[in-house]
Amino acid sequence: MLLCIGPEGTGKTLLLRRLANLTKPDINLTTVPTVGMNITTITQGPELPPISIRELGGSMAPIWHSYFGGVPKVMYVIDAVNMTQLGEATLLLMDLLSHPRLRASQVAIVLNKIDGAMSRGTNELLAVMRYDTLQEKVPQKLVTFEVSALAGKGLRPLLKWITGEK
Ligand SMILES: Nc1nc2c(ncn2[C@@H]2O[C@H](COP(=O)(O)OP(=O)(O)OP(=O)(O)O)[C@@H](O)[C@H]2O)c(=O)[nH]1
Ligand SMILES: [Mg+2]
Repeated sequence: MLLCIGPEGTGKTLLLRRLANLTKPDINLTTVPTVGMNITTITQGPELPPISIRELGGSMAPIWHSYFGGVPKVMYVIDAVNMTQLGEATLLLMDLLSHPRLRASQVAIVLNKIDGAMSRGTNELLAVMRYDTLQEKVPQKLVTFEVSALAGKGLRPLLKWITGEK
């Protein structure tokens, strides 16, 4: 079971819905805040096993850690428009990366909402997060993806990471 987490309203539910329906342009774009969790299954074709991803709502941040056991990959979703939330997002990410049960997990930082008129470029976001310093301090090798769950952009490289071998 993979994990998809990040602060409230960063677009996790819509992103997972997109990833599970990659070939369908007309998905329902309406979401409600996830109270608790929500499990999405991504099918990979006849020969390969489906992949389950557990979203934990941003409102569950205080107990995210209860779900860190046995997780090979974590998608950490950040809102590229909401700069006021970025500090909180970074602190929660630091907690996650320093958690002993996620030491050996692969972690992808997903910058969502890049369609937004006010969305910041990756370099600016990563600079505010002090990404380089963060990467030096944590055991995991971090990767980043830029996506728009709304517009359906940047999803294929992320899906490849999700389905790829460790
Ligand atoms: N502009 C834009 N809006 C988005 C994008 N992805 C999600 N949203 C919007 O952001 C809001 C929150 O989306 P959700 O998918 O419910 O967010 P979430 O991360 O699951 O939120 P919680 O479950 O509360 O943690 C909704 O109004 C979405 O339509 C995106 O790529 N671009
Ligand atoms: Mg949600």
